[in-house]
Amino acid sequence: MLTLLLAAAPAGATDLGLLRTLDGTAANGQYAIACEIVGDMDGDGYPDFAIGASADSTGGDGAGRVFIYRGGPHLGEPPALVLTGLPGDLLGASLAAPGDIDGDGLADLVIGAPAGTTVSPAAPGRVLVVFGSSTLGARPTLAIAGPAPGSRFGAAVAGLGSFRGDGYADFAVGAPDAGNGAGLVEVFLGGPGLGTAPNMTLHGRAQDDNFGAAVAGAGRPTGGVFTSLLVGAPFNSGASVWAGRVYLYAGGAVADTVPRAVWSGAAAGDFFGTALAAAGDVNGDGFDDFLVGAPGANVGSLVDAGRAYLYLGGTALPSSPAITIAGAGAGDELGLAVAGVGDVDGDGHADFAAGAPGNPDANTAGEVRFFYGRAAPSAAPDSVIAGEAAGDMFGLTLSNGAQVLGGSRAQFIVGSYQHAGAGRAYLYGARAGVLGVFADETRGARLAMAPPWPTPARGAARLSIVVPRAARATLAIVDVGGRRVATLVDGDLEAGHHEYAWPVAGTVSAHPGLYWAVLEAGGERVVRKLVLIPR
Ligand SMILES: [Ca+2]
Ligand SMILES: [Ca+2]
Ligand SMILES: [Ca+2]
Ligand SMILES: [Ca+2]
Repeated sequence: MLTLLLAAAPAGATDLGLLRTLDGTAANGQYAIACEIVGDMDGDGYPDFAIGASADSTGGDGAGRVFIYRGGPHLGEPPALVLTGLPGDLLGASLAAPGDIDGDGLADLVIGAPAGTTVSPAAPGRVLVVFGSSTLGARPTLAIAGPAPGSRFGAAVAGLGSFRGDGYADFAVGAPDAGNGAGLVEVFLGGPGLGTAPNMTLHGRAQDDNFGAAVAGAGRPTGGVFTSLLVGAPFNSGASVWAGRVYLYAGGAVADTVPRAVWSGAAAGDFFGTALAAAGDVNGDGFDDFLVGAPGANVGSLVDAGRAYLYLGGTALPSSPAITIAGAGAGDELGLAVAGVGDVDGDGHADFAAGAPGNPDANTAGEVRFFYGRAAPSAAPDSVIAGEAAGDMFGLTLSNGAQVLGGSRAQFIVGSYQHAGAGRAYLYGARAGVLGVFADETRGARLAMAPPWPTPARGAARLSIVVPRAARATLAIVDVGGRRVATLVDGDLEAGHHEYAWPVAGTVSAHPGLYWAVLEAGGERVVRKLVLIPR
């Protein structure tokens, strides 16, 4: 019976929750059109994150702004650094977290400012590199200009990790409108030699391909030392009109200049390669996996329902996807965003998500489908998160994932740049063990207990509680027969957050089975289920 229960409900399957929302303040500023967890930029041990608002007009019409927030104990504080673009820049239309570009041990941020608006139609677009420093903003940014007027250089940016394999992080910038829309991608290699000239340039094949409309690091899909680069050309018509194509270039001391692999959209108008993302190792085989979105794909008679594909790495590059995720309704445009969101439940498998924001003209709220990694990945989502209001297009933007709160479990950000006219960002993560961060649990200051973690537990499970005011409290473990098998608290507790573990280390271990953690204080009572499995 226990085995059946576990098979039906994988660990953490219902554990995803909203930790926090952050709101744009500029009307029509498109806050959260790009969101990225950068890594630890200030060296305090917690990853920091950036949110772009490319239409924010504080710096002039179409200037854009980027807000950098600190993670960990500083979560919830105002942004530590705000960068403001020049008129027409669209600063913050794209963001990338390459890692450490200059080798000082602090994470650096790449910001795209593709321009191309009526404010400055001849601007080539540009990219800003913001270097980490113990006080954010203390170091000058590096500005890199695009190759040609109107090329929309910076429409897409991507961290590649160690593409050249020298330990410095490298990055790629797409200019999809360069060369009559054929598009190009410039690769910049980190290290002491980093300047404003690219180390490598890759070109689209045909006019209007929009090569470089999406770029992504692919990690190490076939193992080895060097990382790989994915480039999307969603308007490529090589297979059929606007089916789209995705190209993979392997890094190295001498990197590929011709693609090592090419994948095409299945049908005309699929726009395969509109979104790309590294997924990390979803199935735990040691090879990195990646995601491709095709938001224009029809699903049966459902026009533009969209599809997203998970490709698994291996000793050879995959020729076809391992799973296909299909949009559920006409105009869902699933695959406009795809993301590897890190290991949200801490089980060692990287988890991932696909956004279905809906058609921009259809006034849709949007949704995000979330998937836990596992040895045999499934196309059935573990969670579906819906947007708040019609017109939000929730899920057009998905960030990568990292441990913003510390510990072993990752968080990620969903963007809804249309929400309430100014935009909203949503930080999601596993609920267990991070009690006190979730908005709904701090609200009203009630007695609370997070779901025990891990569940099921092979060893000790962690119990996190919040006592709203000093009170006499009891925390007991009760078995299915109603017998109290352990008493963890029986006395006065200070107000605040308290942590316990059960079974207590060094005591006679409890039998595998189903238990209840029962917390009572100040006339309130909270009960949580706890499952122990054999060691
Ligand atoms: Ca930090
Ligand atoms: Ca750095
Ligand atoms: Ca894998
Ligand atoms: Ca996982």
